[in-house]
Amino acid sequence: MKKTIIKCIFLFSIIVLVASTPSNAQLNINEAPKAKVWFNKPANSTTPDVANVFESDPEWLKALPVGNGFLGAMVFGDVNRERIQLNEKSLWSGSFQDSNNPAAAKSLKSIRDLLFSGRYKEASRLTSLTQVCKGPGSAGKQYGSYQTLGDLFFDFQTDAPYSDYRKELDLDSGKVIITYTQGGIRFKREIFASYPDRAIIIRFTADKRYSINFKVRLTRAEHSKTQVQKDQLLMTGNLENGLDGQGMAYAACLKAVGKAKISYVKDAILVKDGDAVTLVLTANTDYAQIYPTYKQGDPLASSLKQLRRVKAISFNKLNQRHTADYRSLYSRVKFNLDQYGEDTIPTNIRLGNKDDLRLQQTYFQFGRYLLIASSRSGSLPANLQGIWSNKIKSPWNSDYHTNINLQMNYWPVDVSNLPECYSPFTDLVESLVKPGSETARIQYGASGWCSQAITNVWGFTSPGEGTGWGLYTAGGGWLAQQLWDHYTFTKNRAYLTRIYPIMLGSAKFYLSWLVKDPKTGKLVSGPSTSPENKFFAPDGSEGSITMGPEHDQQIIHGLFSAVIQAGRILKDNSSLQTQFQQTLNNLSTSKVSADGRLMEWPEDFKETEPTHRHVSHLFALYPGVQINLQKTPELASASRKTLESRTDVGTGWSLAWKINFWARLEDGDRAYKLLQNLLNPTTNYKVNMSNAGGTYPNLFCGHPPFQIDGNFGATAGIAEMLLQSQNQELRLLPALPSTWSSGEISGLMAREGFEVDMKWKNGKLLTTTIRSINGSYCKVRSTSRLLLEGVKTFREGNFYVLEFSTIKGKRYHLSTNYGS
Ligand code: FUC
Repeated sequence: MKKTIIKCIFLFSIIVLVASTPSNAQLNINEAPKAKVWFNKPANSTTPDVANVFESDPEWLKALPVGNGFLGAMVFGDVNRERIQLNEKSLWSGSFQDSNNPAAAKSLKSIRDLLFSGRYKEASRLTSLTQVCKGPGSAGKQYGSYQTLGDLFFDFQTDAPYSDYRKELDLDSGKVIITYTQGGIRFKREIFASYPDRAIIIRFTADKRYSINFKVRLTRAEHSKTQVQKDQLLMTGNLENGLDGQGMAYAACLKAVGKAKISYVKDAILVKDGDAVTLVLTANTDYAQIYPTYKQGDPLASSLKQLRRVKAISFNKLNQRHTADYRSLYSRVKFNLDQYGEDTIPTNIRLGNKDDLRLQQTYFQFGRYLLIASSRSGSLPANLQGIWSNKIKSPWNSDYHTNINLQMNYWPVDVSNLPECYSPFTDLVESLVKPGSETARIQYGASGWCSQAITNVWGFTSPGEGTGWGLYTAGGGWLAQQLWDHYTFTKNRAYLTRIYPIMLGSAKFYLSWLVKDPKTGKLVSGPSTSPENKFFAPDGSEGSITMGPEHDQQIIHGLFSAVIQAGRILKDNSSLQTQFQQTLNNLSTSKVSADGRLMEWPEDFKETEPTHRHVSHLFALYPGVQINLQKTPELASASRKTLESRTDVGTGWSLAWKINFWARLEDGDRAYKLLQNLLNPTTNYKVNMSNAGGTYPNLFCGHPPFQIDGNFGATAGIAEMLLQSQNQELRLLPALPSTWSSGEISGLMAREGFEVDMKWKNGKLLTTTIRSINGSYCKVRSTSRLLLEGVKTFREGNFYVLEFSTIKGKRYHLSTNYGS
């Protein structure tokens, strides 16, 4: 009897075990539930928050974003009073201005001499007086700000209670869906921003006829007029240009179609007794990326034309076209950390759980979603808030900060297989060449082009108005080499031919800019800063200006290495290439401080804020490639020490950068810790520059306030933990944290053109499939022993290494056993 009971318990346990934790081999990534960001409560429709520049609205951070690169919207999901806040990516106040300071060049030599002789205080003073931009820079009205387009406010003319509420962002279809029951009727709202149809589509349905009743107003806090024109609402206006006249013109058109009584009154549409109703919104501005006018076209005419076309297309067709377009990008990468079964916990609740693997995999896909929504071909790049701003004056004008932020937005593009989303970045950098050549010439008497810490849609390339952050001549060099990095993934020769002149122009600038350090004879950049950090100078002053800050040296090294490689591919044998090589050989190189850290400045200065958010002097570790564990172990360990002393706290983007640093140092658990810190739920909405980074309920990153770079940086970081491809080799699972012991990812991209799928268990790879896009030579490094028929697996220290030639288009299946 006893034996039978034991046998039964044993059998039962096996059945339970099999049912609850099926073996990894049985699971299929394609069968995993689709990722969603969802809530079981609405956000409250707040009134437009236009006053608080540096503070986010907490309710807005419970709304869900949609976007098509041109148009964006935040959907609150409020049941009886819905609010959908709108954006158009090019909607900027301000105008083109000449901010280059002709007095700057004359003082360069004196400042350099002062710095070389250690007279930091005087050098700083002279720099502040002569090296900043002409005029008020980003503090001025002409610089402008990215602004909200306005709002749709819905009144459903009821205060009745509701139940079974759900608001979700379905990452698989790129749609927000809201469902609830009210008065026994099940209601549904579907909202998406269609790239193929250039419109925001809002669909209302109910499971009982004649149940849809609402009034919707199209409004904006200032500079707007909404009127009815036949059977459509038009909102038009001009923003301020920051001088005295009318600035950018914009227009938004709204129309309702469907089975309902529809009428148009003043600034609103009334919908009565509807069965199924679709709202179509189109919007445009007269902005064009054309120096120096930045103006083209009639936004009202374009918006009306788009509306006329879209209103004739059925909702099903619009939905299909959007989903097909969106999925063609999104579905390339699948990621699962052994999380099967339906998701029963709202995403905002998951945020409180430090080891919520489903949240982490959703966060990765959410980052890819945000990129698709905020960066499509033909539009401007994702700004500091992507495309989503509910302000008239956005924090930091929601511009393009180029001492980390804009670059970080584009880190996940290639690894996470969204190369089409890269083109707005390339277009913007290309558009800086003309104004940047003026800055190089007027400000420095230099050739080539340069840009500094900030830019806007008006081609601002001068230094900012403050020296500590605004003087940043490395800006252009970083942007130009990031274009090269994109090339290394795609190997598209036409693209390289396009970007080569941009890279050349930037490198030419640095040829004029670099000077010989009289003590060492080496070439150094300066006067310059290490973004936005300060040090105690030997003369007792607090300074930020030096010659040869480590960050600048690394940027210039990276750019020259890239331009030399590009020149070889394009067979450019000009004398410039020889000069680049000579300059590269003579650049001042990295130093390690007495306490073992990588030196941020040319002398071993103490920083005034030891845990400063920027870690610019580790550029060469990530995204640069000069520092790495294999080839420069001493610099890698100095980088580790630097990161230790900077600590694991920071603003949102700072935490995201540190995920990538630790991934490159192949410390998965530490990278994971930074990811945990970033995923900390935060209730900090006001600006904080030090250590308050975290995540808001809708998974937007908190700098704070909301700033999107941390979302993108962490998405790149998660990919970097799983696959690296710098220095001509694929490093599989380089920084796998112990918590991610089993999982699967497919569709990640590696440099030289490889698409990689991996499946692992207990921290060891089971299988890896490499699809060769270009037929490049492939070298694979892993701590798991992988085999490929006909190829020898070598041991190199702790690693297994395989090298093989590939055939374009062919898949290579590596596994622990031949043939499996
Ligand atoms: C840089 C950072 C700040 C902020 C701003 C937009 O200046 O130092 O933290 O992210 O950009």
